[in-house]
Amino acid sequence: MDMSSPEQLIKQLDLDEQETAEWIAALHSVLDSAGPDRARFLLSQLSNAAREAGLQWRDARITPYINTIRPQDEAPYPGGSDAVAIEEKIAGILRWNALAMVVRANRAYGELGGHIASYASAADLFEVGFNHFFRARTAEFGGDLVYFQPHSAPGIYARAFLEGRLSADSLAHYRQEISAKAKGVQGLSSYPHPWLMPDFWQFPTGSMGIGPISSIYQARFMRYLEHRGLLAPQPRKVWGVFGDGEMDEPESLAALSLASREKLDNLVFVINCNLQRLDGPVRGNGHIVDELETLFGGAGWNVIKLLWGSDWDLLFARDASGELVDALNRTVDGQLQTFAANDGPFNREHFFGQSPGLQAIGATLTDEEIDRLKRGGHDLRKIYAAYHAAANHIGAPTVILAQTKKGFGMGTAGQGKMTTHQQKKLEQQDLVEFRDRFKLPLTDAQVQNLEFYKPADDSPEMRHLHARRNELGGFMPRRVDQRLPIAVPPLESHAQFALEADGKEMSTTMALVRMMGGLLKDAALGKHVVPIVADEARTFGMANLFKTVGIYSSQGQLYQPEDIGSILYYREAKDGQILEEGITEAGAISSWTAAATSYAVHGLPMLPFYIYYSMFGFQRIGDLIWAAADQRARGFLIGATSGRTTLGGEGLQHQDGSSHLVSASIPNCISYDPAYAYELAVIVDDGMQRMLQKNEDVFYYVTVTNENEAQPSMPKDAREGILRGMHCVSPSKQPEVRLLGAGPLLKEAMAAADLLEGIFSIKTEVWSVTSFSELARDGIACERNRRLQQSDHEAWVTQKLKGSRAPVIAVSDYVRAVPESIRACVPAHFVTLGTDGFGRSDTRASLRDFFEVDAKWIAYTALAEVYAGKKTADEMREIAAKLELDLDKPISTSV
Ligand SMILES: Cc1ncc(C[n+]2csc(CCOP(=O)(O)OP(=O)(O)O)c2C)c(N)n1
Repeated sequence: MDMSSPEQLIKQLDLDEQETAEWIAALHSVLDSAGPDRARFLLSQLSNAAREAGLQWRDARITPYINTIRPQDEAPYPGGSDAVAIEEKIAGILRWNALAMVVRANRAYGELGGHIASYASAADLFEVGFNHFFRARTAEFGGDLVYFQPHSAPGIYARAFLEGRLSADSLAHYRQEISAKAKGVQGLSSYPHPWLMPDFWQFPTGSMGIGPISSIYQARFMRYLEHRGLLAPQPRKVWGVFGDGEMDEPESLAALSLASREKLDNLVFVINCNLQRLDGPVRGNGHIVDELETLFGGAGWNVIKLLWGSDWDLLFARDASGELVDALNRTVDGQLQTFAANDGPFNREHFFGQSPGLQAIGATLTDEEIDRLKRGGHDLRKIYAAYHAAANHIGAPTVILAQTKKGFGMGTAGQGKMTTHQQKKLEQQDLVEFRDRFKLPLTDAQVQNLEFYKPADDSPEMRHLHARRNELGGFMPRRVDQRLPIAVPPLESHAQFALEADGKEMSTTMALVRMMGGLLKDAALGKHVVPIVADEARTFGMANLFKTVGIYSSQGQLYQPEDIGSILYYREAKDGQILEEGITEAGAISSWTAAATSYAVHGLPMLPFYIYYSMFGFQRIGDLIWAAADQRARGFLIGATSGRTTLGGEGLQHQDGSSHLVSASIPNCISYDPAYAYELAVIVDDGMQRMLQKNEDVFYYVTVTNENEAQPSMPKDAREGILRGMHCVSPSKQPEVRLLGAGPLLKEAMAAADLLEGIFSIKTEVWSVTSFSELARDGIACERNRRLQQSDHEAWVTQKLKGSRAPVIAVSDYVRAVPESIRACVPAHFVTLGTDGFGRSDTRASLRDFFEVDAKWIAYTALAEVYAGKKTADEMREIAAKLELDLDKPISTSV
């Protein structure tokens, strides 16, 4: 016998069916007489008693493959059947316009791509949200936040077209953003991109997994702002509509337990379980819904299965023997997909034909009715009931597992087909069938021409659509940037110690933390600062902030901390300011993004500083940072313990020599690798001015190190050079060589200059390069402007180095590609040194020798240039010996 269904297993194991029936009757009687709370209490007590008796019993967690909400418990549909009918009509129109948009674009340019099948399956899920739940931001209400499944974007555009927010011209320029702009038309981005459509999209979701984790931390950040008294508590919700395939991304599930631990009942996930992903079924041989039910339920979420439409209710009512439920439990997703792809007669034969009992149930339906049996995610009434239950659930986040058909309504051309995800061409016959299926008032010619359809303004559909959105506060999605400047405190208020350091020893990390301490105390800015860490606060010397501003905890502190006696004790508080995320860089960056975009999402600018092990930033969570850039984040990312040779003993997986290469590739990320505390102070000040005062959509990546240095005071007039990327720290009248040192290796360059001058009498000039990437960007722009005859401005680096022909040697604690980026603008012979290769565990001195970036190697490199053609190989070997360098050692990249 097939033992695959839980019900069959139970039947096999049931030694005394009468006794079972009595227990179940007892439960029903309690439910009837005392209600669900009492029933739940008794079940918990039973479970406790079982555990005490050593039974080791655990709820199997998987419930039957039917709807969680019983028909009699469903909230009634507002507006009743009339509203359902009209909203179904609207959904049909949206489906058509979305489809037409994609097919049109691909008829014209086959390379453009786009998706039809995803929105076709999700349309009803969105429509119930748009018509009844998604509340827009108004003057009084902060608004709900919706994370849209990215490849359903055509449907969201289609709705904005009916709403009058997007023109038919725009729809005709789906995925043609550049050519549209040239014609003065608003083109439509492929997926939700605030960078490209800043008045429309709020949240980038195009990269799978980013939406789910971001939405969880967004819901949590809303609570943070409320608990800190910065945002008035309001019953706002965060809705996330995601794909079932998308749930395979680690980020999708990574923060589930945070959501339940924090009791985020302001969060609702709607998972569009069309059972398919791109290549085929999500779980052909199982049930993705059941798997997700176990995962979300186990993590403490309220789980609502929304599997079958209202027409199934009658069938379940006729299923006295439980055969129908059994059959559904048994039918794996691959088979459900095949049923979706086939017609009534096929389903009658292969599903209802499984047993006489099922045949009898099937016999009550015509083939047409079997064909039209709806899955839960296509039934507006069922969807409404699920959303209503979710929106009113208290104490935990809710996930709605909505079963749908991929490519719903695409007929034999696409519905449930293996290849449906990428289908973007439909034949005339398929289009006509689609029109008929959704009763669209289009002629064959209009169908052939893929004309967009918009009902008359005074039609019932349009009146209804507008009335619903009026009721819910306006249109969505909509991104608002109110440009609310925040006063930036004068540099001296928090960074005097750095500007006039006068040789005092400190690391740039210490300097940053001290500056942040000052900013936190500022009367105007202080409360907007959000320090974020992923379990490394002590590493970065931030433990003092635990006491002064506290660690945010929605529950306050329910225990006496072990170190309560110390002045810097571990203080958690409901209004704590630090977000201590634990060991989750993905979580911490999601919090950072929520804070860094709060100016637009909540109309409340915040200034987050996420301080982390630099190697675990761009390398590990680069895609989340890319999404933050798309979302126009404003804040500071602080790569601490940075530099491949500056973070000593930690070795290969910890030592970062590449983050500046990646950060340089993000257009609105301004990166710096400062050497001195005063440079850092100027950079942080500039960042605050640009982000908070001038409302520029940029964010800053700044690397700091834990190497103690004697910190000089800031020279006069250094500010511009620091910000543009380089300034002279040791000038020479007629230098024979110029050294460019960045970050922690400026110190080595300075020491190299001493060697060159002291031992070899070579006049040496030293520059501090605070940002190769800013120099390179400037250089690229100037070079292009010259080429295009627009201006003959010289790049900053060219201006600074053109006074001499002396060779230039550049060194940084990153791979050589970083300094190489300025080569085209250096008006002299140019040599770069860097830390290419795997890191090692050793002292800084050994590492710098290994990578050939210490003072001696820099000096030798300079001498090799100065003496080129003047000294023999033997003489150069003698120089190396004098410097105690091994010229025969292997290259650091050797394998
Ligand atoms: C990180 C990432 N990997 C891969 C993709 C490409 N991709 C886009 S949609 C998709 C399938 C999505 O399936 P599912 O989540 O089930 O959504 P459906 O379209 O079926 O509703 C894939 C693989 C992506 N966008 N992001």
